[in-house]
Amino acid sequence: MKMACKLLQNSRVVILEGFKSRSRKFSTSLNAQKNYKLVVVGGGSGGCAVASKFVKKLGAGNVAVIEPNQTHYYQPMFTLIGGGIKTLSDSARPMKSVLPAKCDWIQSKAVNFDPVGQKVTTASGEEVGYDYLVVAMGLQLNFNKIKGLPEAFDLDPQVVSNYWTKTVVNTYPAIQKFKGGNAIFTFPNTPIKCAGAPQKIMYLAEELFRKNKTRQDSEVIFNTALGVIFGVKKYAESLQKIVTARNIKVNYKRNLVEVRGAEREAVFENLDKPGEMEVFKYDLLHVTPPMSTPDELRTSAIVNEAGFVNVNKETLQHTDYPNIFSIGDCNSAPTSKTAAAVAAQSGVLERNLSAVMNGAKQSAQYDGYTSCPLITSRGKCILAEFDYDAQPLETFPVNQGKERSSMYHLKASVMPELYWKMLLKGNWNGPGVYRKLMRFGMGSSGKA
Ligand code: FAD
Ligand code: UQ1
Repeated sequence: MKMACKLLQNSRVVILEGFKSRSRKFSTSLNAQKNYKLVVVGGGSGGCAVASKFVKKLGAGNVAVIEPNQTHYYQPMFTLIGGGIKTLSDSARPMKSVLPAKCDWIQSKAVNFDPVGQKVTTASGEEVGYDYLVVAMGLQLNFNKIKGLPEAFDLDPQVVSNYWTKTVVNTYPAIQKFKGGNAIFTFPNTPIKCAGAPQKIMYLAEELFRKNKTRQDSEVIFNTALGVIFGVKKYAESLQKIVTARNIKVNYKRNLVEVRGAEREAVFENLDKPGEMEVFKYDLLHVTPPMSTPDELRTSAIVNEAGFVNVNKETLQHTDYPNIFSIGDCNSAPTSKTAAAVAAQSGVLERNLSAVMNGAKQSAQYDGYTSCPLITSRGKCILAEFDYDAQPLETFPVNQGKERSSMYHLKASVMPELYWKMLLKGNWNGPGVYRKLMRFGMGSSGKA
């Protein structure tokens, strides 16, 4: 089978020729079945970006990606799919087409990490040794933590979630079938990817209810486990005005714990009064599930107590194992988890891991840059960009706290191209450089 990224079926030992290390501190595992200079676990946004960058430096045969799935999804498009603007196939590409041609694709799950022996074991029982490891395994969706939810998905097409490929296709039909009553949108009590997405779909739905003339007979409700509508004051103020103007009811500190599918009832715990439950009737329920790192990672020796790969938040290097780095949603960097954050992290990781490989001092620091394009209607978007201190870090010399059609165009038309053609190829480190250029001599909206 001819593949862009060589898919390995037979065990073999790769001889690490041509690698110019000035001081090789880390030696490849002696008892693994395969050995690589660099192993990347996960072929999502971060894994593809890092593999692309290092294949260029290390050459064919020296980089492997462990990734079980045949298809790579551009997840930021899921909001637009749920809103009826794009289709699932618009967001999908074969995995072999996005992994770099010169890496070895080990198509299996990583199930065990041995950071001392420098090897990863796969679900098919292979031991893959490495000099350097990058963990990019993203987040796992824990729908089963909500009692009755998996059954409700099967029972009722009005119970949906943009977060999963199996359910995102049901969101737009459910919005269109909605005839009035309660439309409830939830936000869970765990860290999630794209913290704006639970409310973006609510704004798109509310707009469609107005268009479909069902809005006057309905209540649109955002039940969030958080205590604020958004974690950055500037954007929270804009969103607060929008929910008030559009008569959307926001209930804070409400965490979905059970769905009674047959009765169309959702049970929320009041986090201010633990143990106190509130039952809401629904006619449409959009669930953002609780999330965690994947089980195989969460139970490994390389994570912190919360299950995230324990990295230095500035260098992205593991706190205990200097030959391990981590990128994206599965690492412990305390920022909002997005593909935009992955882009900024990829440049920092590239420089620091290269330095470690060459025995040099790490010089790049991640400032927590992340971005959330908050779609507020078909054609309007607030482009939130901020750092570790929740301070705006805006790219464009305009007030990004305002709803803008230009930012919607950026999100819907420019970002997919940037993602497929630049980020996944290892050529997009986020807009930091452009921000500095654009803002040169124009003052600053936060830090430069
Ligand atoms: P992922 O891209 O999720 O990749 C993780 C990979 O690891 C997957 O391919 C998975 O198969 C693999 N994996 C898992 N377990 C194993 C294992 N055991 N062994 C090997 N491989 C494994 N971001 C934005 O910047 N802007 C947006 O507008 C935006 N909107 C979003 C809307 C929605 C509805 C969603 C769901 C996400 C959105 N995001 C957005 C977030 C963005 O998609 C993620 O933050 C980003 O994809 C994280 O990249 P990652 O590499 O960390 O994880
Ligand atoms: C970004 O870099 C990125 O990754 C490619 C996203 O994910 C799709 C984003 O949504 C955003 C907003 C950025 C930031 C880029 C610019 C130009 C502001």
